[in-house]
Formats: sequence, structure tokens, C-alpha cells
Amino acid sequence: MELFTYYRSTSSYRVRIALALKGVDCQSRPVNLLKGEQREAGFLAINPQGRVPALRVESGELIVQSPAIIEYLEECYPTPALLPADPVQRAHVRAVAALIGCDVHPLHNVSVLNQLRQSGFDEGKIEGWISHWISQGLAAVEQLIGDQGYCFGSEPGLADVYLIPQLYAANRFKVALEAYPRIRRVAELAQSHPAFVKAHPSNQVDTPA
Ligand SMILES: N[C@@H](CCC(=O)N[C@@H](CS)C(=O)NCC(=O)O)C(=O)O
Repeated sequence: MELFTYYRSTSSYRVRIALALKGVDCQSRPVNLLKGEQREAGFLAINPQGRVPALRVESGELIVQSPAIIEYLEECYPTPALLPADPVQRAHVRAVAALIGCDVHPLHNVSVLNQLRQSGFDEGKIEGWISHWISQGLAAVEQLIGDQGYCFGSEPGLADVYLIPQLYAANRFKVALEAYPRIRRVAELAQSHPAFVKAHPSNQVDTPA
């Protein structure tokens, strides 16, 4: 399989964590978002939306959108499971993933921030915008996750797959995490977990030297 990815793309980072947790081999195909490679014809033929990640599976079929890719991985490589067996618990895990994936991350995506710049927002206002939405989302996540282990128990799952990349973005945009002890506990656990280490933006083929 081939993953079209960018080292510090949080959506790509989610997929990298899911692949690593499941021990699935995949070649990285970097797309440099800073250079605008996502808007080149070659990549638009892979994902017409001009965004990473995209996964080319063994059959040659292309899958876009990290939730769809992660679901595909969960269905094809069910062990270890990213979702618990109980339907209510599954819903809680999916809720945290959706909160981050639908309500936080889209508000600080590159093209959204560029649109704000074009509308006259200066960098100070943009920093405030990013910080507002990430802090608001993390404050809710802090209430939704458990008080031991990873987000929902002793093993990492889908909520962690979404949370850890969002924390990378929070650090990058200098959002304070002091108010979120549960989230900080999860971050600390993930820091020494081999799958999270492998997927980290600092360990990718396109990580700048
Ligand atoms: N909902 C999509 C979001 C994908 C997305 O926004 N990717 C960002 C990087 S994290 C991107 O490629 N941005 C390029 C751009 O906005 O030009 C997913 O989960 O895959």
C-alpha cells in the first residue's frame, strides 16, 4: 500500500498511527503542502480535493479522507481493534474522534487559514482563531475521556488516533495544555508507545533535516 502524506499533516498522522498500531506495512509518498504539491495535476488525479492523506491499496484503488481510510483499515485488519465491542462505548470513542476530526481540525487547516489571511486577518488574529477552536475542543475532550490509561482504557484506540495528532497541532500553535490533565496523561503514554513514535511527524521520510 502507499500513503500520500505530509509529515506534519494531522490527518495523515492519524492514518500513520492506525497503520502502525495494526502493524501494516505501507510506503510513504510525501506531498509537500508548503510547496503546494497538493494542487498539482498529478496529485489532483489522486485526490480531487487536493488534500492528504490518500491511501492506494493493493488493488490500486485510491481511498481519501482519514475517517474512511481508518475504517477501511479497521475492517481489513481488525486486530488490534481501534473500537471497543460494546455499541455505547464505540459511540463514545467515535464521538471524540468526530469532535476532533469534524469540529476542530477543519478550522485550522492550511486552506482555511489562507482564506482568513485573504480576508484580511493578520497573523495575531489567526493565532487567536486557532487557539480558540483548539482550546474549546480540547476542553470538551477532557470531559469526555476516561481518567486512566489512554482515552478509553489501557490500550490505544480510535480516540487516541485522533487526539495525539491534534495535540501535536496544539503544541505547534502554542496552545496551553495545563488545564487538561487527562489529555496530558494520554499524551505521556503515547510518547513512549512504538506505534505513536513511528507515526510521529519527526520520524517521517519527508521530515526536514
Ligand atoms: N477531512 C480530511 C481533512 C484532510 C485535510 O484537511 N488535510 C490537510 C492536511 S492535515 C491538507 O491536505 N491540507 C491542504 C490544503 O488545505 O491545501 C481528512 O480527515 O482526511
